[in-house]
Formats: sequence, C-alpha cells, structure tokens
Amino acid sequence: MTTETESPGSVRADSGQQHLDGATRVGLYETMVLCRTFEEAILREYHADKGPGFDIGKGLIPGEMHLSAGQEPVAAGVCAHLTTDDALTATHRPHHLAIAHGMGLRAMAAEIFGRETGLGRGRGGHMHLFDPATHFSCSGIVAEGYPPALGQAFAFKRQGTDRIAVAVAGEGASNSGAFHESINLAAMWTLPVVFVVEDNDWAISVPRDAATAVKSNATRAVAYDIPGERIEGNDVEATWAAAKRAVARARAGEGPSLIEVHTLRLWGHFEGDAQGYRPELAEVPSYDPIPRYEQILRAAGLLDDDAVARAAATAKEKVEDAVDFAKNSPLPDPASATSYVFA
Ligand SMILES: Cc1ncc(C[n+]2csc(CCOP(=O)(O)OP(=O)(O)O)c2C)c(N)n1
Repeated sequence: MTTETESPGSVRADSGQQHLDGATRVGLYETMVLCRTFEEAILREYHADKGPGFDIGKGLIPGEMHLSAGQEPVAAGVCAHLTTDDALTATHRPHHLAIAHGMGLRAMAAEIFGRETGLGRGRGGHMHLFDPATHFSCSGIVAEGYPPALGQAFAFKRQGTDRIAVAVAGEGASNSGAFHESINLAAMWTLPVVFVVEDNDWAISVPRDAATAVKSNATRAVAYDIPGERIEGNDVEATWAAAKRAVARARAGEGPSLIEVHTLRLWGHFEGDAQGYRPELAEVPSYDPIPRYEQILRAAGLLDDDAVARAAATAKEKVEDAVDFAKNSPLPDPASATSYVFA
C-alpha cells in the first residue's frame, strides 16, 4: 500500500483505511461525468418528438426510460475494482453501471435507440442490455439480476478463476425473495458475489420506510453471516472503499458481501414521472453528487477549470459519437421481427 504523501490530494476513505490516490479520485470523477453526460444525451433524445401530450410511444426512443442521474457514485465506486471478465447484473436503471463497467457506448446507444447495430439488434431496448464482451446483463424484472449473478459466480468458482459476479439492484428489490434466497445460497456455497443495493429512497412512488422493516439493508447481512456495510451520503470514495473490501474478499474465495449505498435519484422514476409524491423534490438538485465531488477535488488541488472542461469535453465527444452512430444506424427489418427472440 502506498502512503498518503505520494500523490497530491490523496486520502484515506472512511474507517476502513483504504487508500485513494489522486489519479484514482480524478478517475472516479471522470467516470461519473461520462455516465451523467450519457444520461443527459438520452434525456434530450428521448423527449424529442414525444409530442405536446407526451406520447410515450412516439419519438426516436419509444417506450419507458429509467435514467440513473444521481446514482453515479455507486457505479464509479464499485466498477473501479472490476474488470470486464467480472460479471455485472443490473436492473431497469442500468446505464451508469454499464458505462462504468466498460460497455461500448456505440452498441449500447444503438440498443437504446432500437437499432440493428445494438447489443441485442435493437430487440431489447434500454432495460435489456446484454453484452458478452463485458459480461454485463440487466432486466426490467425487479430483482431478476440476483439469481443469474449467483449462477455466474458458481461457474467462476468451479472453473477455479478469481472472477467475481456483482449484482446491483434498488432497495425496493431487496424485499424480494430472490434477494434473500440468492444471498443465502451465495453464503452457504461461499460464492464470489458482491451484492450491491442502491437505496435511492423510492421504489417508484413507495418510500423506503413504507416497505422495508430495517433502516439499513447492511443489517440483513447478519442473517446470512456475511459482511454488510451501508454507505451514507452518496459518497463515491466510501463506496469505492467498501467495494474494494468486498471485491477482495470475493476474489480471495472468502465468499459474498452486501453493500448498501444511500444514493439519489435525481430525476423521475421514469421519464414523464411528475413526482408529485416526492416532498423533497425542490431540494433534490442541491444533492447532486457530481458538483459536490468536483468541489472536493478542486479543494484538494486535483481539479481546476481546465481539467473540468477537459473531462466534460471528452465525455461529450464520446457520447455524441455514440448517439450519432445510433441515430444513423438502420432500424431492424420488419421481416426479421421474430428473429433472435423467443417467439
Ligand atoms: C417483478 C416486478 N415487479 C414489479 C415491477 C414494476 N416495477 C418496476 S421498477 C419498480 C420499483 C423498483 O424499485 P427499486 O428496486 O428501489 O429500484 P429503483 O427504481 O429505485 O432504481 C417496480 C415495482 C417489475 N418491473 N418487476
């Protein structure tokens, strides 16, 4: 382990004494900026041509859209410890995790736009990004990511590799049977899985406290005799530190861990959600984790105006390239509607 004096602005994140050097901290920031830039572009393209009455079936991206703005600290902090050989299962709100895990932006955008060049030839759409290259998958079925992560971890263990599986889902999903059954089996079989709960306070319009008996899902880890940690404050560095411990444990063959991050859903549950149920709505923008982290890194001497502008420009270039690629790609031939799908 390096010392704090080696790199300007380096810190130890939380009580776990995990070291973050300056380059890692800037890397976390840049990942978050890339995720946000992608979501802002999708937001723009999604709402274009939806008509005055917001017709969800219209426009370049018809259908539902669940964006992850505000939840970038989870993606950046966790995925920093993974390689694309590790499996990651996500949810109906998957973009930040896919990007942080290294998914190619062109094929991802094309899938979201329903184009033939997309990861699933445009058949899956934004909730169904399946990428063999990065071992990423997700589903619109709440809590569906847990059992497949378990299966992948089981295979990795049997193959004698140090690959791991990470299963990420919302706090709403943590009340499902699949969550508990998966953790139980992973603990019993000492499988290399990291379970991550993104607690954004809301499952659509249901507040966390109306659905979940425990204040912290980390306490549920006790029931399965595995480590559990809750990260407060949507803190990317504390998330990074907790994920480092959990990933190391999984790679070392010591079994699963559970991490819950108290994060933030900056926008609606889905695009078009008026969020009348959300009393804190007016304050939400002030909790945005990206400007907050930017200030921390500026104060540490790791970012200045030029570096911030460069990160924004780099992200914009990558994202607009992907969006242009998607928009200029062909739609699937209607005659092939029943190809590549279970019909
Ligand atoms: C099995 C199943 N039940 C219900 C739904 C409808 N649904 C979609 S998202 C959602 C809430 C999920 O909340 P949470 O797990 O906290 O994730 P978040 O949307 O906050 O990211 C529900 C109930 C679904 N997609 N799948």
